[in-house]
Amino acid sequence: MSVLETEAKIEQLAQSLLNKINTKEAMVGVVGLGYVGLPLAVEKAKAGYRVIGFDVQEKRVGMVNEGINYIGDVVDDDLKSMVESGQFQATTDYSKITELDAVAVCVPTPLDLYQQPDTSYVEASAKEIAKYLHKGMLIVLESTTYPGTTEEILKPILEDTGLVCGEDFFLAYSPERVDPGNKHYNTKNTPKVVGGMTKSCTSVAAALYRNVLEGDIHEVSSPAVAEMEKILENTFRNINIALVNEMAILCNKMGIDVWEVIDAAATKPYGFMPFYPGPGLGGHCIPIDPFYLTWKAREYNYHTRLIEIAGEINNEMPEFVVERCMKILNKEKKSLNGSKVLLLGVAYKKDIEDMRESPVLPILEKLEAEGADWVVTDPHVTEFKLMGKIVQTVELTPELVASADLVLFTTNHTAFDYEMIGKESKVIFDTRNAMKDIPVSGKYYKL
Ligand code: SAJ
Repeated sequence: MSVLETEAKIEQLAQSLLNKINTKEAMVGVVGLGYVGLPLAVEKAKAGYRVIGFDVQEKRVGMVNEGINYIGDVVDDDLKSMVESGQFQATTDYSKITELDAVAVCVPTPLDLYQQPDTSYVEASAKEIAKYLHKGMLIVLESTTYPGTTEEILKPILEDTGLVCGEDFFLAYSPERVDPGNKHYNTKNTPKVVGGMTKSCTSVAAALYRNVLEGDIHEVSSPAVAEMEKILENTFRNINIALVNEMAILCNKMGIDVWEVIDAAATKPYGFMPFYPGPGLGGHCIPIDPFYLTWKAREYNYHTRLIEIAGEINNEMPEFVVERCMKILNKEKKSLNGSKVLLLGVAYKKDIEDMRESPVLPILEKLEAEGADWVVTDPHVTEFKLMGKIVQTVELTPELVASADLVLFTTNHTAFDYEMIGKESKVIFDTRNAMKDIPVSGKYYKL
């Protein structure tokens, strides 16, 4: 086939898919029905597409098909009505991919035991899609990953079918930007970046998002650009948090209130963005995503020193917090060993129940090692795993607060009774500046 004939074939295939997308005739799929995939599937159905959701967890598939929502960012009634109308269905049967014109892959990309990217879920999803891949299909990877994943992992697996990327099927990358619990930004209104393997891939992928989302759809020249920009977003946060954590350690040594310093710096209306110190860096994005880049950079014989130093600083915060606990109790002529320490909050950030990578876990391990008599209260977490055991959190009461030798504020959940804590506590060590503007009757220390 001549170049012109090939271009004409591609144009025709892309136009055919664009027509299905723009008339909403396209059958679209989402692989992975978690905090990214389920909201995306719901938005696609709300936009008028027939949607099939795929997940390996029977329980999740069953709940979706009963119209039972399990993701906070999804409106229960939206899910219920689109399932009842048959517009959205879930399945563990990947052979239904045959029916799809487009599919988004929203599966986890964790780090493995060796702190290296684990792209096994992405590969497994690509292999399933390849089994049922047909001409004219669009595949978009949304999982956060290192630059090169789409081209080096997905493309070969899909082309093993004999179909050619950019000619027979379309392949793009578009990073998820879901911030669970965010009241202002959600899947529908957050701008989206899209980068395809070819111009046609980018165009059809962008067209689908433009039919589903209301935020700006920002097209870039390749999947690698889109993969790298997502990593930059989260590395930016990681490094800036490390900066203020280092400032917190230095300010403590110098007897300067780092929170006052940051608030003062934040009065600068340009060229500054406030971040705040804390007990460490949690979550499944910020502590992890930068190390996808560190790992890939080694392939180019480049050492991402700044990212790695930021990781070291963030990782030393739990140790710093426990050392401060020792010094504070020492001022009360008490040893950490045997002292009752009440931790307020164990989730990795406020107003969520997510425990992944929570820095409170290493803090608890260190408190345990030092012989502290610790107990945890958290309005969003009833129990959690620590050193292989299930730990129950306790109810927050004035008696509990008053009984503690030290109250350690680790997660500043809105639901806490701040006035009571300020009134009843003997000594507070506040790692979140949570008690700002709250009267405190006992001794008060900040990070
Ligand atoms: N943290 C600090 N100081 C800060 C900000 C955060 O110590 O100034 C800590 C938090 O307590 C937490 C960790 O860092 O332990 C991560 O917090 P985060 O606010 O970055 O929240 P995440 O982990 O939920 O990050 C997500 C990311 N969203 C996506 O990857 C799609 C991130 O890109 C968002 O910017 C972030 O939400 C957000 O802004 O809420």
